[in-house]
Amino acid sequence: MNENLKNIISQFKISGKIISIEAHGNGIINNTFVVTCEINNKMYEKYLFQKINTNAFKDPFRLMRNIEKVTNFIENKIKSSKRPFLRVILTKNNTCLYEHCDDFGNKEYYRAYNFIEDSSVYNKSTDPIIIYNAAKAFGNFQKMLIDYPIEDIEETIPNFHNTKERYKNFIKDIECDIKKRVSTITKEIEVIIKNQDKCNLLVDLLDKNILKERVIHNDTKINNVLMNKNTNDFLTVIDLDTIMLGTPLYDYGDGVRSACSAVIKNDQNPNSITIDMELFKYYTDGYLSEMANYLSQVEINYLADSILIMTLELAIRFLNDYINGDTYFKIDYPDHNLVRARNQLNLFKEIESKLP
Ligand code: ADP
Ligand code: GN1
Ligand code: MG
Repeated sequence: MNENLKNIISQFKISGKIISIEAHGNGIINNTFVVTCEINNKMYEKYLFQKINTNAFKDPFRLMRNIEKVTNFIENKIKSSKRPFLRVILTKNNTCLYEHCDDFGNKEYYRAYNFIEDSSVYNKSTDPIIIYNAAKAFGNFQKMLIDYPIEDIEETIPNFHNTKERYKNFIKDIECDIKKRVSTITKEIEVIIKNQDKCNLLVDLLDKNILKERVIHNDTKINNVLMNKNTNDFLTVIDLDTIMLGTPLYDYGDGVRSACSAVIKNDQNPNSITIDMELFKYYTDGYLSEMANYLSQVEINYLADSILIMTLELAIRFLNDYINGDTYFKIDYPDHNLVRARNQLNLFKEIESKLP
């Protein structure tokens, strides 16, 4: 057992004697472990333990304040139901994070949650029931937070889904062209510039108060839902690091973009991506099964646009990172961000042609 990690875990209010610490799951942001403790030689209690990635999340205390408040709010709503929920386990000093200095003097931040048993996580699925249930989970999450006091939530990553701002930064970075890559991507830039009005759409509606800000998840990949491993019903939404304010359309649009894309065979481009219209229908039904009664007419009117906008936004983010020399997204090969951006632009065109 890693003694260093064991010492850090011992700083939390956990019951019993630590008997194992195992790396867990396939998350690519934080380092995740399952800790098993033995109580009275026969009972076992498990905890989910994470080292926060401070490269992605610059202010872990801010982020944990959001998570602690939101998980307490949800617990109060559903504690009498059978559905499990995430609970932050505090340190022995009653803080939600443990700060540790490594051998080089760098600060590391750790947190603990209750471990949710008998769950499955899917990175990708073409099973309509799984897609429906994942969307239902995110809809349910928004529904539970519908009456959360929004002034209580802090912005942990400024302008995260502000597509208008992302577009402006993109244009600025094209002008700077620090890596001299702009001349190789003129076609991609042209597509984005042609669609500038789409980048402004949701942000302008928020600014004019036509769309309302709510508490949203902001990273609605299906692998951020724990499913019942036997029935595939959703258990709970996890990975709450990006909880911030925004329109629920960000979560819906990004959810469809990521869950309902499919690779198609195509002569010119063998790995071209499209939207699977059957999965799109299941995702939308699952989401609306929870949220239909809570969305305004304007929100409903812009559901389809949000899918397009979130896809365009991610294309801009990938291409912008490519122009700046790949500093944000991890890359596996030199043009990885450019390939990702092209895939999203391709998906954008497909969504545009297929969605009503
Ligand atoms: P990342 O930000 O790295 O994606 P996540 O918070 O999504 O980290 O967690 C990574 C993995 O750990 C998840 O995919 C899931 O398998 C597992 N996991 C996270 N929280 C819990 C929990 N409370 N109970 C059980 N498993 C969990
Ligand atoms: C990042 O690492 P992952 O997949 O959870 C990014 C998302 C993007 C996604 C694209 C905090 O999330 O916004 O949609 O990559 N998360 C952050 O693959 O920037
Ligand atoms: Mg995750």
